[in-house]
Amino acid sequence: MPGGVNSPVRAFKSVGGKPLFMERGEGSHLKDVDGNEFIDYCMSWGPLILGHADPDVTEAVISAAERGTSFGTPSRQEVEIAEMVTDRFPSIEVIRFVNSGTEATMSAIRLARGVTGRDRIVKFDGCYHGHSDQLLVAGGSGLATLGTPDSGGVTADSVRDTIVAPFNNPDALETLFKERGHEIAALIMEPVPCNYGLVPPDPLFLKRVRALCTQYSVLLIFDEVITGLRLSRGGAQEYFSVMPDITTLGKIIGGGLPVGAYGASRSIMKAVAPDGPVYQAGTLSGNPVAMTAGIETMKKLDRTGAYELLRKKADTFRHMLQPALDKYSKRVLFLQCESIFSFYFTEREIIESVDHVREADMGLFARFHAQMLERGIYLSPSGYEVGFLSTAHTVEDIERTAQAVSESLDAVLG
Ligand code: KE4
Repeated sequence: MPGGVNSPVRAFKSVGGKPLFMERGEGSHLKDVDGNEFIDYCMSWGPLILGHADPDVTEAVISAAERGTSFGTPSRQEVEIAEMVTDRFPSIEVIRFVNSGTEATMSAIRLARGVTGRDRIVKFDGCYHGHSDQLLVAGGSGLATLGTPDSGGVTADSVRDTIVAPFNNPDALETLFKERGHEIAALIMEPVPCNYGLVPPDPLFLKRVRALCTQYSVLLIFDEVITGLRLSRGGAQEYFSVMPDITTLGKIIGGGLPVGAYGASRSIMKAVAPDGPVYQAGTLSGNPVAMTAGIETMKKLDRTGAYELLRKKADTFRHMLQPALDKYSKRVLFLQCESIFSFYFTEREIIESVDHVREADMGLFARFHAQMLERGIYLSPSGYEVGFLSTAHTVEDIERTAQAVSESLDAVLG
């Protein structure tokens, strides 16, 4: 396997050392094949909001698998999860399930072009929307981690229609739309960029993007693969009260199994085959086992009041880290958006753009990552990725982590 991994960012390239091969996950903990145990904050890059091997989700998945893993036909579970997602996301009336976030964003772009008859798309510098050719431009996540914001093998033609704009810069976007708005089918964005570390949006910027898209009849696609069901029950669109035209989802809606989705109003989604001319398909799309994992995850999030729980855990986390962060203020910055967080080694006290992240010292992050690993804390193995709290993280986990952060910062910055 290239790099010994099935997804590049797992390869520890930017933090050094060899990737750890994990054998078991349980709650907030991971155990590697050598028996070492870690408190995990990568949480499989976001899906595991309930933690590893949640007993309720696992039991439901086993029971579903015993009835058959895939029929290649519609099933009751697809209807149930579709109703749950459309109930949660205000802008979604009709939804199509696929098998990954990449498929979701790729399909959403095709849908936007099919509906508008326009070719151009806009993405923001540093955002990552999966690995379809047209979106592998100025990307974050593994592209930034490997220092290759674009990708080999992507032809000039396939990115000719992709325009990159600066995030959190409303004037630049207004100028672009004035000049080229009439050519643009869609603007796709992470409402809270999490693939160049965490870049908190200016809420006014989100509203300006919405207004400009409306003014120029550009479809606004919120890529909520990370933020969906994470920031709130209705994702970033509910959290910031900004409604996109199309939403893409992934990660949490699959409860740890491969699921993506895209949804929009009835009038937009009627263009999707077999109702309309925009084709998209998938052998295992909507399979009953993955649907069941998503259903049980969403039910448990509701049943346990998870969002209030997570908010409290996030507050506790920041509170316990604060003394160590104060000791090294203007040398390390800790940013949070609900249960999502990032560490940056920078003198900045705020991050407003990906250029600010570019200034951060990723060499120091690599050393911090190694120190934390030695202390039994598994952070995402890249300074361009974020960390996630889950409902399974305990106060004891957080206390241990705060101690590890304090000692690791002493080791790296002391
Ligand atoms: P997948 O195809 O990996 O399921 O989803 C692509 C995607 C789309 N949109 C956003 C906002 C995303 O963050 C992602 C994937 N996220 C990365 C980590 N930030 C996945 C980890 C990996 O590539 O191994």
